[in-house]
Parts: sequence; structure tokens; C-alpha cells
Amino acid sequence: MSNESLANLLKEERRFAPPADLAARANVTAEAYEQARADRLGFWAAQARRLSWHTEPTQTLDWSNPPFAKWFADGKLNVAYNCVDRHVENGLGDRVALHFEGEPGDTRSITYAELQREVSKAANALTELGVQAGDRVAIYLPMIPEAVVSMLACARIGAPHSLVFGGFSADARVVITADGGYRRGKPSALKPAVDEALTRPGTENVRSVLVVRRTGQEDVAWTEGRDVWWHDLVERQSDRHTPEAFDAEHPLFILYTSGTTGKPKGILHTTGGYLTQISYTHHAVFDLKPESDVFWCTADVGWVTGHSYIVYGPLSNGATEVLYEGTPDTPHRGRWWEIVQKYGVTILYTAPTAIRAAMKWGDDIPAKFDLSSLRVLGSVGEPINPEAWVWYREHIGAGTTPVVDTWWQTETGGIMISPLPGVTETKPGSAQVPLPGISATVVDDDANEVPNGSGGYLVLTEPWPSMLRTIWGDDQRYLDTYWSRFEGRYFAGDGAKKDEDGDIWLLGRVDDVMLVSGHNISTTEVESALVSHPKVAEAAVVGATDPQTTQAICAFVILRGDADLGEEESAALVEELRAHVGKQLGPIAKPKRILPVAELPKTRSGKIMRRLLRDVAENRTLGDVTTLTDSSVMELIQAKLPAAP
Ligand code: 6R9
Repeated sequence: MSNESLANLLKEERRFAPPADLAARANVTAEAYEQARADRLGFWAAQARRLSWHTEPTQTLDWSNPPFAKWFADGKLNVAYNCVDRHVENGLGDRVALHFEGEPGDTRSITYAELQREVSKAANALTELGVQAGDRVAIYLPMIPEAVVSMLACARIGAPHSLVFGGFSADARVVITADGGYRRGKPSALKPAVDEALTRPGTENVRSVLVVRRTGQEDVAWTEGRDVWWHDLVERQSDRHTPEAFDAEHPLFILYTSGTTGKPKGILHTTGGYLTQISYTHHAVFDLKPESDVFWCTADVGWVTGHSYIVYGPLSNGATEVLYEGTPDTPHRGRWWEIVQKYGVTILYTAPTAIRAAMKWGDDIPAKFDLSSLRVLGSVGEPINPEAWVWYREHIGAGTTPVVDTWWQTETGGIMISPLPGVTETKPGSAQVPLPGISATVVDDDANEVPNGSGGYLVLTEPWPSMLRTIWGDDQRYLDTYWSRFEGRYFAGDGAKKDEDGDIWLLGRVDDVMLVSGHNISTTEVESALVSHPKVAEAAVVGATDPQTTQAICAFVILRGDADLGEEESAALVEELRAHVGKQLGPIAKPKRILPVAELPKTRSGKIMRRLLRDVAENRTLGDVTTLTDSSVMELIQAKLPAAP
């Protein structure tokens, strides 16, 4: 990629200062950046003291064998104790930890004292099933309290969990699942997928399948001797359990990345450094005041966002949070806003895909609900188009609530680049600045840091506490994937640019960058230009092989308000959109083809699978579609496609 690559195309000049009252009471001020700059390791050692250690660490970072990091290596702690018991010991047992809202409307509020009993029973149950420290447990559950309880029970006994999200592989001792969950108003079975997976090779170690009854479907296939109901086993356990302290580097979980290309990577996270950074970032980025805030992260617990910002961050900080099982449009398109109103949610953390869907459904829907409790809004998962960012602030945040665009990955464990709501003057569409204690920059092909105003590759230049420790069972792949592209620096795989102030803008995965007549063009910028047109709700852009220009830009767009156009109107709109992009970004970025579609292919974490759209644009047979939320989407898109020009 050349230095003018990922060219500085889109000009976004809107700026939003932090609200004065929030800034005056903010958990973290500008001073934190100074402290961390002066003594990065001292800064993280201080953050580690947010936790209760069984044995206080005397070491901070051991980087003697890079890139294999050890953080707080001589410390010992128990993660579940930190997320549950210590709050009860501190007199907060009656505080609600989880407000659970089931999709059919059933609800359950669980206090920290209740959570302590539930986690203790589940830990005792796993022990009865023979699970010991170091044994793996696979979890495949809907968004119900038992998912959180199971994860904490595993952490409590030192059994690394692996949440299954999409494709199933169960190299574990025990699998925890449910008969089913509710999605889009209907019970949807889960256990058959587990039963099927356990017939495959590599699953011989699974001795038990622990099954939560969620939907009460009648015909649950049962393997005697292997399957056991949660309500039979867990309910009869003692609700007391003494947590054992584990080494700071004891494995906490393995999470398989969706792997848009290639075979999935098992990302390993460990105990002390992970919890330190997750707890700190949740406190800093969301300005969490545990005594008064109601936090809601809408992610699935099976995604890293759910691990870090439903389970470990909020609970380590003693937060009260919402856990919602279902989809945003069941039974109606105002469901989320109804939940915000009902529980008085103050901090909402969601993904751009959800924001764009809400935009498409119309401003009038959130306007029907009282959203005045909200005081911080977060975004994660993809670059957020400036238009979606501004809509989020305007229509969900009453035009006053700060929006924090948080960049991070499964591999980074926690948030790395983000504004701070009481400090940063925000810019729509930019994650802006590395958090205190985090070092990131943008480099060119030759590993030189690019000047302000230029683009290149995002790299992380110093180790951080919640970094992945390796790819499970494959140290070489860990080295090759992340540490070989640029000597001594972590290669994130994302394109980025620095603006004139040195703030960072993420431009999408480098695999998605398009090469058009010798220019590198970012999919994100063309998508943002399309979304800034009033008729476009969502856009996905890919580069399709082209004999004249190397690649040609091909755009798939979802129109706002479900507009259904005739052929002529549609052709006119396509021309209008091409002109609009040309005006915003220059003629080179004009899409060659624009195709209105009803849906886009997405992973369960809301990321657009551009690889599949590239297959369509190049008239190829589709690649692997197993991580799609809805595989019928691709058929609809293909049916829409005229023969290639
Ligand atoms: C947390 C999570 C990681 C990839 C990452 C990047 C994209 C996430 C983003 C963002 C731009 C943001 N990504 N947050 N891009 N701005 N705020 O999403 O983890 O599922 O592993 O994905 O997601 O491309 O490299 P994961």
C-alpha cells in the first residue's frame, strides 16, 4: 500500500465537546494520559489495585520473551470473587447485578447476593461433574442469566471457558447448553446442534452435557449417562463455595474468532492482566458510577464484547446491568427503547449495525419512548459511519449525550482506542485516541510512522495487560499473524489514517481495501459516503476484479424506510448515488455498480461479510456461509443480481 493509500478522502468536520457536568464529575480526566505517559507500567500497576488480589503482584510486565507477555505474574486472584463475592462482602449484596429481560417478556432481577449463590451452586455442580482447574468447558447458551452464571462458575474453579458462537467445536470436558432460546418471537432449539457436533471426531473428551431448560420444548433428545438437566444437578448443590486463588497467568477463556478467512483462531486470555484492563476500561470509557448507573451492552455473551462488557467489566465494577435475550424488533421495532425506558438505562453500548437498522426503521420509533436517562452512548464492532454516529447522538442521545466509538478486537481483550466521555472533543466516525496506558500508531508499508493526514496500517507499539497470550495450541501462528508484518509491533489487520490532529480513524480490514486504477480506496469511506445520502440506510462496498481498473467498486445498499422502487426510479437513484459519492470523495471513488438489496450478509456480531459479497460481485460460488446469522440473505441478494456487465 502506498503512502497516499487509504487516502484522506472523507472530510468530517463536526465536533462535539464533552458535557460540562459530565466532565466535572468524570471518573477519568486528562491527567490519566499524563500519568500513563510518564510511567506506563506504574500506571497499569495502579489499575491492578482496582482488583482484590489473594496475593498482591510485585511484578508488572515480564516481556523477557516477546511477544509472549506475562502481566502481574507473581500475583494470585480469583476472577469470580472479584466479580461477585467482594461486592457482597462490601455490603452491596442487595444491589441488582442483572436485570434480565427475556424475549417473550419474562423478567428476573438478580442481586449480587443471589448471583453469589447461583455461581457457587454452578461451581459445585461442575466440580461434581469432575471438572478441575485447567479443564475446558464449552458454553452454548442463549442470552439468559445461566450464561453469565456458567462463565463465572468456570472462572471460579479455574476451568477456562469457551463460548461457542456460530460454528461448533467442542474439545471440552463438559458442554453447557439449553433446550433452546427465544428469537424473533419463537423458541429456537439449541441442543440438536450440540448433539450433532458431539458425533464428530475431536469431541471424545466431552463427558457431560449440562442442559438448561429455557423454552420447555417437549421433544429434547436425551443421551442417558451424558446429558443432565441444570435444574436437577445445579439446584441441589450447596450455595456456598470457597473460591481458590489462581495465578495471574492462569487461562481464563479461549474464544474462537469468527475468522472471516481461514481456519478459526482460538484466542487465549488469562486472568490478572485481562481483568485489570477490562475493569479499568469499563470504568474509564463509560464513566461508570456503579451506585447510580444502569449499564446495557446489547452484544451477545458469545462475542468478545459480551465477555468483556457484559460479564467481566461491569460485574468487576459492581454495576447494575441489563441482559436482554432477544432481537431489537421483537415484538416491535421499539423494543430496545422500551427497555431503556423501563430500566432507566444510563449507558448503552451497541454496534453500528444496530444503529443503522434503527435509522432505517425511522426516527419516530425511538421518539415514542423516554430515553432521557441515557448519559453515555458507545459503539463497537465496525467503523461507525459519521451519519450513523450523528443519528445515534441526536435521536437516542437527545443531541447532548457523548458517543464513544471504541476500537478493539477479540485479540486485544478490551477497549484500546476510544474517546473518554468527560475529556475528548469527539469527531463522528473516529475512535480518535489510544486510552491511557495504550500505545498505538499508524505505519506505512515500510513500518514508518505516517505523518498526520496520511493513512496506512494500525499497529500497537507496546504490550497491554489484556492482550491475547497466544493462539491456543499454535504459538507459531500467533507470531506469524500478529508479530511478523512489522518487527516488534502488533499488526491489527486494520487500515487506519491519522487526521491533522493526529487522531485515528479506522478504515476497515486491510483485506477489504480496494485497488482501483492504482489508488487504494477504503471500503469504509465509500460506505460512509453512501450512508450520508438521505435515501441510504446501510451500504457494503467491495472491490470486484476488473480488466480495466484492477478492481471496480461494487456497492450493495439498503434504502431507508424500506423504499421499494420501480426499475426506472431505481436506475435514477443509482445514478444519483454515484454522483453523490463522486462529489464527496472524488471521481475515482464512484462505484461502478450499485445494487439496492433488502439485507446484507452479517456475522452474529453484526459485521458485514464482504468476502461473500465479493463472491457475488465476481460471479463465483459462495464461500463458507456458516457464520452468517441468516443464510437466506445471500439467496435474496443473488436473485437481485443482473448478469455481470
Ligand atoms: C470488539 C470486536 C475486531 C475487528 C477489528 C476492526 C473491527 C471493532 C471497531 C472496529 C472500527 C471500531 N472493529 N471495533 N472498526 N471502529 N470501533 O469487534 O472484536 O469481533 O474480534 O473484531 O472489528 O476491524 O479488527 P472482533
